[in-house]
Amino acid sequence: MVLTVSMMCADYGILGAEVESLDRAGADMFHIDVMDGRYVPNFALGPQDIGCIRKHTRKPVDVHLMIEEPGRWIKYFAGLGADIIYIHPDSEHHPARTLGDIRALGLSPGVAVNPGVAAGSVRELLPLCDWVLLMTVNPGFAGQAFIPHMAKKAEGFASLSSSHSFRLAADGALSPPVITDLHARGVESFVLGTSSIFGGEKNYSEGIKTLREIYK
Ligand code: S6P
Ligand code: MG
Repeated sequence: MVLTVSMMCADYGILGAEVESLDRAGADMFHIDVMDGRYVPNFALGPQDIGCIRKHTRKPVDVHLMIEEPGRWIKYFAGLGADIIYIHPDSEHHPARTLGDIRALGLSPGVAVNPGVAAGSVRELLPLCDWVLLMTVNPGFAGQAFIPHMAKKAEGFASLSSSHSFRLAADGALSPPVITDLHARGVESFVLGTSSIFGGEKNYSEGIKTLREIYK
């Protein structure tokens, strides 16, 4: 089980310190949401933030691009220190080429699949991916509600993951009970935001420990 922390939910005023304390608390990976105000109706983390996060941890960093025409920017984000880059296949004409470009730069490619995008429509892309990021909210904002029928969709992707050798992650409104359910359905990696460790007390060690204990 991979616990990934959504840096969009951290305190930007002390970003470096946030990264270090999440790292110490046992986060496995850092998730960076990039939003351009066009593909989604919001703006989120920029190059300076990514640079800062990269500087404060040696753990893997994934960059979730919610931008139009991500293919134009792959080299740029690779240069900022991403290990995994997720693109939304509906954000450009040739997602297969972009996934290949991500791999050619030595990074792990992933597709992010919106709630309204049919699983079957990304099937031809699966052999090109190391990861599938199943969106369990509509992209653009933290703090939304989990979309219940995404649980069944997760099961469908989980059943394909070994034959296509990709790993399955979920992103959006993952509270501890939702994580328990999705884990049972075959999801491996979870993006943690306000619904889990960034809500309430912000005790990162406790939050991560509690989630890990569920699966002992
Ligand atoms: C949403 C974004 C996510 C959020 C995450 C926040 O567009 O891709 O990564 O940051 O969903 O978590 P929560 O628990 O507030 O939904
Ligand atoms: Mg995200």
